[in-house]
Amino acid sequence: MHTQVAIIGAGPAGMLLSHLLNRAGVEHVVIERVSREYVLSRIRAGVLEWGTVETLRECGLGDRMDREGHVHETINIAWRGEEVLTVDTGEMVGKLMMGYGQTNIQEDLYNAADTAGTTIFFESSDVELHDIATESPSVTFICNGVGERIDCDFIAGCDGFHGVSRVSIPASVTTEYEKEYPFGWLGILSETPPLPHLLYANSSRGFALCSMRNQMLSRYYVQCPLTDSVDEWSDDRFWAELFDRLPHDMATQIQTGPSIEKSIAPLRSYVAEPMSYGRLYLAGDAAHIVPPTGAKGLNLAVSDVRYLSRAIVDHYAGEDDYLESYSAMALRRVWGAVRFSWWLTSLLHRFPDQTAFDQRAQEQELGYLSTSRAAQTALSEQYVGLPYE
Ligand code: FAS
Ligand code: PHB
Repeated sequence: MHTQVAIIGAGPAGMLLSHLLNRAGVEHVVIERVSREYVLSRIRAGVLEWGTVETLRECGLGDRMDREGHVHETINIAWRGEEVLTVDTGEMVGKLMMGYGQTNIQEDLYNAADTAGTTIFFESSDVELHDIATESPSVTFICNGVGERIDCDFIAGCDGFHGVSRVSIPASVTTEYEKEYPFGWLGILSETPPLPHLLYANSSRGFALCSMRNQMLSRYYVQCPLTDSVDEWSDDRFWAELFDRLPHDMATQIQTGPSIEKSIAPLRSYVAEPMSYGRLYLAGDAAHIVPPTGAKGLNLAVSDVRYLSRAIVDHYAGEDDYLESYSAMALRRVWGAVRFSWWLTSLLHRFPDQTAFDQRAQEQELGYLSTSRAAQTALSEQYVGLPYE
């Protein structure tokens, strides 16, 4: 089979790229390692930058988001068990955020692909990229027991951190930047009414976060040691620990209920440069990972794909400037989000070797944030998302 673009990975990056290429009439196929059901079973991101909201609306994927999503007008940060800092991003920078789960976006993307008749090879194995440094790359894989080969003009590596694309680039070409954090996030979903606003907490016991998926589906997180397992965390233990990390008057507003999902995610900052090599272009987690503290992971996948789809469409119109500048342009926005996520993670979490001085310094910075419009403006413009190029 020959096509114009072979997309590796049917997560948000791969499927948004597929959707944008469909709208531009660029032929492509998608190759995915697991089943559609498995992709849809993953519970991940929950907060969309306003640029992501506008991108989804512009490409016809905004209707359900606008019906079921929840616009966040503020982000709130509690600390020292009593203080709460409220940052009104609309007042600071004239932009808001949308609470709408990645799972919903994934469903919307698959539904759009069904409508467009997109070819997606689910449950593919032995995916290999070939001749990526030439103008005739190809992808081979096994699907339904049949060996397949796709000859193409471009390969889009949208296969996440553990995918095959990034590692297909010669190690001599790639520079890796990595920072692992000495803790994880234990997250639960509960079919209970959420708090009305996003609430982050810096506590001497560790980080906590209160978020949502809809008006009857809450998402909560507490920082936990990497050595913990989900089995060690009963619902009762989770709720008690969450309450201990929040101001009392906030905790009393939370309606508890049985968890319907519970998982621990490690935290990492990672960037691989460059994000392109020959006819292979990386987008999303395939090229970079951020700790979820700044709610940037999914949003960076969207900005990468905006740039990459524009570059590919321009190529077929005879213009290669955006292809040539893709990696540098994407990395400018990636590093902005990577630094912001590292800063917010460092400010809100308790590190194993943290001293009383470190805790006090974190609380001082939070106190400064609560009194400085300039500091809140800087936080807001990064949290809602910097402009696209
Ligand atoms: P994805 O990893 O989502 O998708 C890659 C796809 O490629 C997957 O479907 C995978 O099966 C497939 N694939 C892998 N190898 C392949 C191969 N060899 N061949 C074919 N296909 C292959 N972000 C936030 O903003 N907030 C959060 O709270 C948050 N929580 C997260 C929790 C976890 C456990 C993880 C892993 C990530 C979390 N993220 C969060 C980040 C997450 O939302 C990612 O940024 C987002 O899924 C990126 O999308 P993709 O780049 O498409 O990568
Ligand atoms: C979520 O709703 O899952 C969420 C919200 C904000 C974050 C991270 C995750 O910073």
